[in-house]
Amino acid sequence: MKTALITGISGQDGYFLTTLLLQKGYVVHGIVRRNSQASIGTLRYVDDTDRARVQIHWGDVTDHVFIERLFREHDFDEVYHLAAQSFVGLSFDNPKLTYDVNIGGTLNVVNAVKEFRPKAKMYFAATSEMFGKVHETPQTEETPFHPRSPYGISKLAGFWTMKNYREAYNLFFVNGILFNHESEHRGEEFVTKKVSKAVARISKGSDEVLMVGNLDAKRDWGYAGEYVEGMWRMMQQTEPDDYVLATGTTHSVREFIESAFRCVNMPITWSGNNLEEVAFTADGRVVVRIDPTFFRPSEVDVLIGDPSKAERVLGWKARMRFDELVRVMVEHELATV
Ligand code: NAP
Ligand code: G4F
Repeated sequence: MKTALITGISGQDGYFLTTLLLQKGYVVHGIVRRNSQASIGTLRYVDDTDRARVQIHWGDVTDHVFIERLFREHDFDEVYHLAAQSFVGLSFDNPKLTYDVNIGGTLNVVNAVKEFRPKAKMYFAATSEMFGKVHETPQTEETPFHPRSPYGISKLAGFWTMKNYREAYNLFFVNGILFNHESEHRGEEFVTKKVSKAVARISKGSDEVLMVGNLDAKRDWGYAGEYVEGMWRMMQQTEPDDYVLATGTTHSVREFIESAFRCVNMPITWSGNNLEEVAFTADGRVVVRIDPTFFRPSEVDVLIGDPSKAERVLGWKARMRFDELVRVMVEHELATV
C-alpha cells in the first residue's frame, strides 16, 4: 500500500486527487492551513468514510520547521505539491505573499524530500501561465517561457527548482505543466466559477448584472477530475520528466459566458465596444457589463496546449469538451442556488 502526501489538499485539485488516490488504495496525508473556522475546504466534499482515511496535518508550507518535522516523522512514496497562492489577479497586488508561498514554500518541500525522503517521487504543480506572452502556438514542453504575472514568475522558479534538483541530486521530480482546468469545486474568484454562479442566479430571478474584465482572453479549459489522473500517471513512470496536460482547444471568456447563458435557455447578444460593451438577453435586459478593475496590468491573451507527449507517453487524454464543462459547472450551481 502506497502513502502519498498532498499539499494544497483543501483546494480544487486536492479534492479530485484525494478521491483518486483513495480509490487506488493509497494512505493519504494532506496539509491544511489553520483558519479560524477550522475549515477543511474541498475535503468536505469527500464522503465521511473516505475522509476518515485522510490524515490531516495542520500547517503552512512556508513554515520550514513544520515541513521538516512532517517529513522526519512520516515516510511518503509520493509527494504532490499543489499548495500555492494560485490566483493570478491577486499576485499583482500581493507579489511578496505569492513569492513566499509559491517559491519559499516549494523550496521547503523540495529540501525536505531531498534531506529526509530522497526515494520519494515528487510532483510540482507548474502551469501554462509560465508561457504568458506566448512564443509559439500551440505550447509544448519545449516552448520558451515568458511569464506575465508575479504568479507566473513564481511558478517558473518552482519549475526550474524541480528541474535543477532532479539533475543535481538524481531525484524523481516531475513538473506537470497544466493548462486551465475547472470544475464544480473551482475557487470562487476564477472566471469560470464566477460566471457559472452568476448565470445560475440570474436564471432563477436575480436582477444582478455580471461584471467581468477582459472578454477576449482565451484559455485552454479542461475538466479538473481528468487532470489529476494525468498527475498520477506522471508519477508512475520509471523516469521523471515534464509534461503538458491540455485539451488542445481554446475558447474566450466571451464564449464561456455565451455558453453558460445558453445552458439556462437565455441566449445573449453583445452590443457596444470596449468598456461600454454589454450583453442583452432576448427581452432586452442587460446581464453582463465590463468592470475595468478586473483587467490585469499585463494579460496572457491566448493559451492553447499541445498534449501529444502526455497522450503518447502517459496514455492520458482530456475528454470533456468545452460546452460540456460549462454545462457541468452551471448545472452544479443551479442545483445549489
Ligand atoms: P486552489 O484551489 O487555489 O488550491 C490551492 C491550495 O493551496 C489550497 O488548498 C490552499 O489552501 C493551499 N495553500 C495556499 N497557500 C498555502 C500555504 N501557505 N500553506 C499551505 N497550503 C496553502 O488551486 P487548484 O486549482 O487546486 O490548483 C492546484 C495547484 O495547481 C496550484 O498550485 C495551482 O497554482 C496549480 N495550477 C492550477 C491550474 C488550474 O487551472 N486549476 C492550472 C495550472 C496549475 P486554502 O484552502 O487554505 O486556501
Ligand atoms: O479564471 P482566471 O482568473 O484564471 P487564470 O488567470 O487563467 O489562472 C488560472 O489558470 C492558470 C493556468 O493557466 C493557473 F495556473 C492559475 O492558478 C489559475 O488556476 O482568469 C482567466 C481569464 C484571464 O485572462 C482573466 O483576465 O479570464 C479573464 N477574466 C475576465 N474577467 C477574468 C474576469 N478573470 C477573473 N478571475 N475574473 C473576472 O471577472
